[in-house]
Amino acid sequence: MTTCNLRRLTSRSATEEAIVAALDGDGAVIIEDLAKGALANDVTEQLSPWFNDTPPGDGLFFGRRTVRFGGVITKSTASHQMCLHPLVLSAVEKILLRSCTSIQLNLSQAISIGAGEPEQILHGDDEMWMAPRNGTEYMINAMWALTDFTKENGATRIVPGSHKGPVRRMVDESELTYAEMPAGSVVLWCGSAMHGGGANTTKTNRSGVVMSYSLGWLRQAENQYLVAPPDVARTMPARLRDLIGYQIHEPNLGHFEGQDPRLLFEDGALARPLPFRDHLPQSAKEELIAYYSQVAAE
Ligand SMILES: O=C(O)CCC(=O)C(=O)O
Ligand SMILES: [Fe+2]
Repeated sequence: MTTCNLRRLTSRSATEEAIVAALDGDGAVIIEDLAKGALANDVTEQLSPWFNDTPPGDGLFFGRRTVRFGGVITKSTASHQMCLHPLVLSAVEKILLRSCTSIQLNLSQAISIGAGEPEQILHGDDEMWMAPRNGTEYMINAMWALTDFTKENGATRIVPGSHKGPVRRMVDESELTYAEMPAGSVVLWCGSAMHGGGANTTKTNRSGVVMSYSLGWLRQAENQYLVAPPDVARTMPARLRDLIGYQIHEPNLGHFEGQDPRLLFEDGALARPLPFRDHLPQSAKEELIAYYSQVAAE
């Protein structure tokens, strides 16, 4: 397997094309300083009660000296700017819309790796779905740094190029890259890329927030309808509601009483029974029209 270092873009040089090329080519990419102004600090501040009160994880995979919690989108309104970052979203869509009609939020999760935490086992995040890859990319994760990420404090370990190969737990140190980056930067990786949290050999925490996006027809890792039930979702930006899953994935996936769940947020739209309707991509509509005109002609 050929190895390479990760491409490192900046908020100035990053374009959708450059991000997509790096993800396709290497399986991951770093974009330095993409969070504007005080965004990383604002998110940290809004999440601080949970960083302070959440006990460390329980389990070898999630780590026993790592504080981790979900539902970041409901705990920090500032995090919406990360989740909905236009450049990240458009690059992620460019890749994932090859295999779905709309993408979704797989999870939003804060991860604070504490002093003395050993390295996390290398894994592909898409291993949670029992499906063969056959070249399909199921997910892309965006890890936003809330503190500086260094090799010493547990910067994410990534094996560039591994998204094109099988799951491999053990690799030579020379194949690893550490996603070192200043707070406010983001590292994106494909669900198929081998990676894991780094060991924290310092005395301070390495904190970040993961916004994970997946194909719109998969089961979400984090149950987004419990994170944001309709009354919570109602207060959120429409694009975020869509990502949570309050929208149709064509054809006919995720409907409510035959309706697009977006109707939930239009006053009175679901007040009385409505005709059950098709939610189809254009190609399927055309196929149906052709089929029924043929049947009518016979
Ligand atoms: O904390 C990190 O750097 C990565 C964590 C991770 O990959 C995971 O928990 O799936
Ligand atoms: Fe992971």
